[in-house]
Amino acid sequence: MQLNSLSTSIETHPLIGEATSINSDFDPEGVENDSSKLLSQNANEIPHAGITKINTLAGQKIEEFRKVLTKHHLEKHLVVLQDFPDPDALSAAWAYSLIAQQYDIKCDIFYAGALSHQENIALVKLTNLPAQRCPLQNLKSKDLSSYQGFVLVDNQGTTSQLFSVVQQANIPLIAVIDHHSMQGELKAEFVDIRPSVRATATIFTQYLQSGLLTLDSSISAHVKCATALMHGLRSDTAQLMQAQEEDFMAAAYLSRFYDSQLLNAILQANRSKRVMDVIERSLKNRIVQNNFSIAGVGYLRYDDRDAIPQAADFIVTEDNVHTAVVYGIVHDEDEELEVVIGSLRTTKLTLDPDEFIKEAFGQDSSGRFFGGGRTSAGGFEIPMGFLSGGNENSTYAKLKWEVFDTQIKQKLLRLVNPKDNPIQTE
Ligand SMILES: [Mn+2]
Repeated sequence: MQLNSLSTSIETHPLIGEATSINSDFDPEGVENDSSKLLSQNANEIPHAGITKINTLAGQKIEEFRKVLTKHHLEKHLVVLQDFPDPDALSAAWAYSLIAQQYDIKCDIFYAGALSHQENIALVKLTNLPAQRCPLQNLKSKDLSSYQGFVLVDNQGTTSQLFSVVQQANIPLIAVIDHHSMQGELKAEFVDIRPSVRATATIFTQYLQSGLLTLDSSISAHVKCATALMHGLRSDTAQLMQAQEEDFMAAAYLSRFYDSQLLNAILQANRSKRVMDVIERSLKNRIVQNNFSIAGVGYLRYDDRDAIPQAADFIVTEDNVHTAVVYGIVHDEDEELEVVIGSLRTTKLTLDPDEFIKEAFGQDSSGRFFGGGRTSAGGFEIPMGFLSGGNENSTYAKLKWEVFDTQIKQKLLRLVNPKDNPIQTE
């Protein structure tokens, strides 16, 4: 019964632009739990009913995507990634550019920040993944008129500094392909936002599988891209542990093409000493309350930003801890900019990181949330504006950290403390 009503409602929303309504009508967590429960309970009664529906949905998107690509034949596109792209983003962007090539569309893949996770650096180096760092100032001074369009992959503009510059240059937004929950209204020619899918790499693998690009094991770039997609898919699903049926299907398809030795080499990348130091600080500074572990790690260099999610990944593994939040002040020496960056990791199925972070930190003056999340993980960024810099005065630097540290803890503990807990975690 429930499966039927779910399928009907998906069918009546042809997804484009209506992902919001699916999202607001159904809590994505609830949808997944319901459908997986029903699939296992009713598997004998209605074999593959759910899968067929999902494939129909993906099929519609693929046809639409094909038409959009055909229309933009011979153009040049800019693929905009989040400032600190992860393997899912990097691999999906590469898949976009390989698909686009079939339509004689050239692509540049840009991100503003850095590849700070050792595995991401290894991924890009070992596969020759064509993503380029383009700091905000560089993009501002660039002539963007050679791009006929831009594309957002694994993000919706909210985590990219480049987004507003590209928008201001009046470059049309061709496509948004993402699996994060809807971040707000975006006018794009093609929208494929599926929060029920665990990785953007899964969505792109479906595109490949449907023939938008026929993978060929004798073409090195195809093998490397399949390997990158496998890495993206695995890293966004906790090594497939949180993968859903669609993600497994995508991984199964990629298994025909990917290079397991290459993937192994990427995963062997070691942590830098500075990352280890941040993990140490998070261990020293953590406070544990009601199964939440909260740790402020002080100041970090821009290039070490990824130490924050790695520390969160680590401290969430402690006995009796289900949720970890690690944050620090990241400073960009080139631009004299500082931003508080935080990561949340949870193993608690009933805790929605997106809801939790939005509730904890709220919105800025323009109504933009300071962060959000997906299943089991989330993040936030709070710009420090006028208070940025001046850290050569160590008393000031210390004071500034204490103020932010205290305020973030206050905001988090308001939700962690069950007395006036507006989010029911149980
Ligand atoms: Mn992702």
